Formats: sequence, structure tokens, C-alpha cells
Amino acid sequence: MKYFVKTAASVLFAASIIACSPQTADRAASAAVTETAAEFVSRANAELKELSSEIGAAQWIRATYITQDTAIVAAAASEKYAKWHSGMVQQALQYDGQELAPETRRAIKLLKLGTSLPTPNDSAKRKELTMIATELQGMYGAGQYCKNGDDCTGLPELEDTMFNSRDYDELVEAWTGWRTISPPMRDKYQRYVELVNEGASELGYSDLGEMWRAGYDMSATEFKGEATKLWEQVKPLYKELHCAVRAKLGELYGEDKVPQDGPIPAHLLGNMWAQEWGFIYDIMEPYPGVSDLDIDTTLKTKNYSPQEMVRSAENFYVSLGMPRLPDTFWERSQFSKPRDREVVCHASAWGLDGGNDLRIKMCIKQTYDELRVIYHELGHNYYQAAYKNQEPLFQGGAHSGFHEAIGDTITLSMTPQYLQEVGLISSAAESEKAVINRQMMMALDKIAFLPFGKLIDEWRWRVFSGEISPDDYNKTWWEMRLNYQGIAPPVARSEADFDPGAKYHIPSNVSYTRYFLARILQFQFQRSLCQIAGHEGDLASCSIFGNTEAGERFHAMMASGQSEPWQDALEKLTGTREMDATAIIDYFAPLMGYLKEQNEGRTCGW
Ligand code: X8Z
Ligand code: ZN
Repeated sequence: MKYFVKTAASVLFAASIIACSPQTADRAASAAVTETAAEFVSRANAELKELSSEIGAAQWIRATYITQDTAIVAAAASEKYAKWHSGMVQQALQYDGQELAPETRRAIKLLKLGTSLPTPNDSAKRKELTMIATELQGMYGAGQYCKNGDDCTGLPELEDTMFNSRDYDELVEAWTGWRTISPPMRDKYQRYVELVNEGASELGYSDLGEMWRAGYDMSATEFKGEATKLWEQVKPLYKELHCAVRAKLGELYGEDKVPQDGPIPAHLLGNMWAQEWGFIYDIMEPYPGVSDLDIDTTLKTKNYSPQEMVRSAENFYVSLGMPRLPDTFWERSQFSKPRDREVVCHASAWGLDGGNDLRIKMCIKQTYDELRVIYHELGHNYYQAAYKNQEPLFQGGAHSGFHEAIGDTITLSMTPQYLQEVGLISSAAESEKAVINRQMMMALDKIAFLPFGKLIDEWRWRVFSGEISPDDYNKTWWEMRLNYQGIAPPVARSEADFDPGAKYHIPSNVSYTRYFLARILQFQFQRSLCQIAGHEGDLASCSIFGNTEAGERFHAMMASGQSEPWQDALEKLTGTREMDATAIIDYFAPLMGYLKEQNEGRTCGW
């Protein structure tokens, strides 16, 4: 939900926001006749604030306790917000064409964009859509692979198999098993597409994809071009990585299983969606034994609790001059998977009560990967806290990619020096070989992700626009996975499957280009922060841990929330108004050299 729970992963962002009681609606309708635009905006802000606590509470209990009852409560809250939102957008029309102060104009624009789930202005359809959206998210959260009816496994366990198993058939089973949760979503998804598009068109957009793309302070068409430009910049690096990974997997599993002139089987990359490949670092390690990067073992040996892992992330932000998290964060967050009920384990960060009631919701495991997810989530929370003094309509990221990039930027500072300082590794000395090892580990996550990050929404944009019809949902999904990522399903797929539904953000209606943009932006942010910190040497060796000057500048950008166009926010920190991939490319220059050498004589591509 957009305003009070500004988190990428939250259903709230997706499902709805707030609504008025009938009395409030009446008051709104009569007030609208005489209200100036500025008065209208200030009423919108006040109502948003007042209504947010109820909706936040409904969404929180839904995500942390999936039952039929919480579905009813959450859907009703979404519906209430949707109704309020439709009414306010309608009222805002009277200011079209008027000369307005820039901040008033911006607030009205953001109000219009203030939902990722636009509902038709028809009460039956609105109810239907909010219930479908709530159910789809619940189906994902409660999803299980059941063998012989009652031998069931949830996502966290299936993911463990994807991370750790090197048995081809066992991996096929976990991979296909998880995808049994999504065929029942297909019809609901199709109806959801019809209804959100109707809602988007009532707001003046051709479809929901265009509406999502309109949230970037440029035209929807320009935005498409922007994403393509960035992808073209990083594509050569991805292609080299793909080539090197395919070769190693061919050695391990046999070239009959991993043909060296085609796509990589999607289940061999250490991740349920083949989106980040860090878990096959053991297969890819360029110089075995050279580096001490085994943080998983340290976390286990020292038996870090989930809270201790979160504390360590908090300490980083505090070292930058930011405050400690409030006591309520520790009391109200969900750190571990409850044993007695279904929850949405997918990590999210919540900024309830206008950013005063911060929480994360995770099912934390004792791994380095999870530690980085915690840093990521706290980035959302610190952003929410930083902009809490903005008016509700300006409480949000400069754009959604900024929100995703804050915590990730901090993870770039988890250098060997930092990790040694906090006791997670024993030696920080880095030889040239160790640098390559570490870059490989990072690239398996950061670079491997890029085409995935781009294609998820591109598939949805085409679905929303009608270019992809329901009969082709799965076929086009795999065509795009092949074209962009060079991967293929391990077993034949058909339209009886609905593989997009097995990825959290699709049933949960969370747009995804944000993560693609964040992967690029975080290196831009880090380059500037390191300059501010006076770092000398490679960007890859820079950590801003403990640097309050860098922290202050970062915080200043965060504090403006979405009160100004993202280009202004970016310029404040980096001096440039454009997103650009040169920082990520420079960062990985040493690895690019290594990969090219390794791939010499190989035929790359698929
Ligand atoms: O959904 C997330 C975060 C929450 S905003 C855990 N991420 C994307 C994903 O898991 O697919 C972070 C990386 C990409
Ligand atoms: Zn996030």
C-alpha cells in the first residue's frame, strides 16, 4: 500500500489503501465544491493519515496469519481504501487545467497514482477485485507442494533444496513441486487483469502497465526506453557470466544435461526462480580456497539468533548517524516463521503509523544471503523513518527503485574489512585472486539478476496491454525467460501450468522494474557515497561503515521522500540527473576481464 506502508514487497502497496466512512465521504463531497486545490490536498493528506492505521492493521494480520477470516478483513480494508481513492481522484479532476503551485500539482499527481491496484468504480467489481487480490496473495503465502496428498512441503524447505542440492532429479522435483501451487491461480489472475485494467482506464491510463510506468516522472514511453538503455549497457557482462556458468554446470552435470550451445536448465542455478545464483558459488569459485567468505558457517557456529542478525544490520545504519530502531520494531516484527499458522514468508518492511511504527516481516534463516536481505529490509525502514515528516502524499521513495536500492547500497559496504570488524570472517587480507572470488560471488547475485529483473514486468506489461492473451500466459513467459536469461524449464511446460504465479510479486501485484533499477542505482549511490567518504582505490573495496558524512548525505536524499522528482533527489546525492550503468560496469571490471579469459574459445550465447 502506497502511502503508509511503503514497501515493495508488501501486499499493502498492491492491494489498497484507505477509505472513508460514509460520513467522511459526504463531508468530502460537499467540501469539494468550495475547496481550493491546496485545501483539497491538505484534506486528502489528513484523510489518508486517519485511515491508514486501520488498513495497516488489517494487512499486517492478513500477512502474518492467513485464514479465511483475515482474508475478509483485509479485502474489506482494501475495498475501503479503493473507494476512497476513486472518489478523491474524481474530485481532483476539477483542478485539471488550473494553474497550481508545483507542490500542489505534484501531490494531486501522486494521489492519482496512489494505488498499484486501481479498482473499477462499481461496488460489485471493486469488491470482487479486492477479494481476488487478497486471495491470490494468500494462495502464494500458504502454497505447499503435497506428495500423495498429505506429505506437504512449504517454500522455505523447497528453497533449501534449491540452494544446497546438486542432485539433478531432486532439483527437478523441488522445482516442479513448487509450481504445483500456481495453476489454481490462473483463472483468478485472468479476471484480476480484466478488472485492474478497467480501474486503470477509469483513471485515464490505457492499462495497468501504462499506469505503473507513469510513476517515474517521465512519460510511460520514455520510461520503457530508459529501462532498455540500461539493459543494453549491462548485457555484455551478463552474457559472459552466463557463458562461464553454463560451462561449469556442463562439467558438473554432463553436457547431455547442460548442452553448451543452448539455454541453462532453470533448476540448476541455486534458486527457485533462477533469479540470483549466489548459491552455486561453490561450483563457480574461481580460485578455490583462496578466500574466507564462508559466513554461513560463522553464523551457524556462533549460533546467531534472528534478532542478533537484525541487530547487526541496525548497527550499520546507526554507524552512519541514523537512529536506533524503536522498541516497537523489536516487539512487533515477525523475525521467524511461526510454527502454528500460515504466513507470507516473503520478506517485507512496513512503515505503519506514518513511519513511527516500523516492522519487518521475515522467516529468517541463518545464512549470509538472509543477512543481506535483512540489510535490504532495514533500508526500507530507514527510508520510511527518514521521510516521515513529509506530508502523507509525499511519503514514498523518490521512485520505487530508490526504495529498493537503499539497503542494497549498504550491502555493497560489506567488504572483508567490515565483515572482519564485526566478527563474521577472520581475515580481511585480499589478494588479487581473492578480489576475483568475491566479485564472482557478488556477480552471481547482482549481475545474474538483471535480465530477470527486467523481464517480469515486461511480461506483465504485455499481459495488461492485451498483447499476451491468457491462452499464451505460460508460453510467452518461457519465451521471455529464454530470450532474456538464456534459461529453459527442466521439464515440458504447457498452458495447464501457470509458472508466473509461482513468483511472489505476480500474485501479490507488486511491480518489479523497481528491482532492476535498484540493481543499477545502488552502484551509482555507492560511487557517490564513497567519494563523499573520501575513499581512495577501487569502488569494490569501499565501505562507508562508520562514515557519518556519507550517512548524512544519504539521509538527506531519503528525507525528501517523493516530494520532488527523482531526478532532483538523484542529483543531490550524485550530481547527475540520469540513471546510468557505468558504476556497476566499472565495479565489475576485474571480473569481466577474468570471465573473458575463461570464455576464450567457447561459443557463448544460446
Ligand atoms: O522482494 C524482494 C525483497 C523485498 S522488497 C526481499 N526482492 C526481490 C525478490 O525477492 O524477488 C529483493 C530482490 C528482488
Ligand atoms: Zn525491498
